[in-house]
Amino acid sequence: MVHSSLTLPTPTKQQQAWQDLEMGMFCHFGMNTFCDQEWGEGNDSPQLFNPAELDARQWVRTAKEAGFCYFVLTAKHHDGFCLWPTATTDYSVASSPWKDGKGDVVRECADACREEGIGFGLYLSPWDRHEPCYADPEAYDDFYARQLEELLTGYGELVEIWFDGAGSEGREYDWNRIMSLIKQYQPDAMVFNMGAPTIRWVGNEDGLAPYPCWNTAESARVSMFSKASLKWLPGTPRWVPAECDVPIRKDRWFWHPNEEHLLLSLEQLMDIYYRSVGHGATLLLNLAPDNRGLLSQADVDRAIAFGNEVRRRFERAIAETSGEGHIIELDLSEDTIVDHIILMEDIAFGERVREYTLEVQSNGDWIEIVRGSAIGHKKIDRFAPITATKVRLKVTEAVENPMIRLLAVFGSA
Ligand code: FUL
Repeated sequence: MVHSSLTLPTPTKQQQAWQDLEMGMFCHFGMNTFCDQEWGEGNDSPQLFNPAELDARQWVRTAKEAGFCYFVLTAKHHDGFCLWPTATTDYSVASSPWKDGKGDVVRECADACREEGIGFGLYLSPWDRHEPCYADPEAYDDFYARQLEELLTGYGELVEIWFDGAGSEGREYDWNRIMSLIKQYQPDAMVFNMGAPTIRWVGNEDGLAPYPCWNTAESARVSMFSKASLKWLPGTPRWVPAECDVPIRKDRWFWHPNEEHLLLSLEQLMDIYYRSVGHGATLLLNLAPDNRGLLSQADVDRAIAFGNEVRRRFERAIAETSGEGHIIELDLSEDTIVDHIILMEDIAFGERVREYTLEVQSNGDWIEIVRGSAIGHKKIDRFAPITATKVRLKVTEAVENPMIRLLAVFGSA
């Protein structure tokens, strides 16, 4: 079946580039790290912040080795403590004993990302439990705009600005002003979930996208948006891909002592991968440096094991092709055991595929092995190993001519 639509939403060039990153590392670090807490109230002394061995290169190297293509740091969490020496408040690293108040965690991360060649993004919590002017919305809008401007102008190119709605229920910020600052200083950065977002929260903190996970704002509105983000600015693009955030230690965004047992297993991480990247969304996995300022070895090892397993399964396809049209066939030329197929649409043309099947030719017969709906940026289908000589994608419902960027076959078992 072919529908035709002149109004099919399509991504911007920047959204396309961001969707190609597929995996990012989230990094929660700050005052909470030193206080064994997740949500500080903003009254912990800067004297407590003293990560004697802080090494942002270790954080970013881990991200790189584990296959993450960008890195997002909590420049300020809800407690208001700033990881850079801001001029807006003295509740920052400048008032801490770390490097005698001369340090800048944001700078160290920006430099490390540049060196490792991965993207850099920043989280700046709108909710601020320390700042006295928070109670005065107009004064705080100025304060927040100045903080954001420092971050947008001082640390080179940013791939993403992460706006967290937590704690801000019922509060309106000056999103027009915030968005124009981003437009002025970092026009290519993705904007997460508030204002006029270009990427959206997937709706849970388990790293899981539903299937299908269409990229359009309309189709996701009911299931995925937090209440705060329902008030998006007019002019929000119709294409708004999902990002799946999840901490590597179960339900813990910040580091706490003696919690290695909360580390997700490799199997759990792979399951998350299949249900985030494998559903066409982007995965943002959080690793939290400890109070020395280092990622603990157990977290590093688990993240790298995860990256290695993703590479083991998907780095080398048995065969692959691309093409236009409703049927794409791939000849494997001999009996081959296959257990995964990766599909990608060329999303520059929008999500044209609405329903498809995958078939393999086994002992001369065509057998249907998968029935799906969305492909979008990526769909990973996993199935019981089967011997195949050919593989065929049949698009059974589409809006306009399907544009298939990739049909790739794997046998990893
Ligand atoms: C939530 C926050 O409240 C958590 O502390 C964490 O930052 C997570 C990513 O977002 O809304």
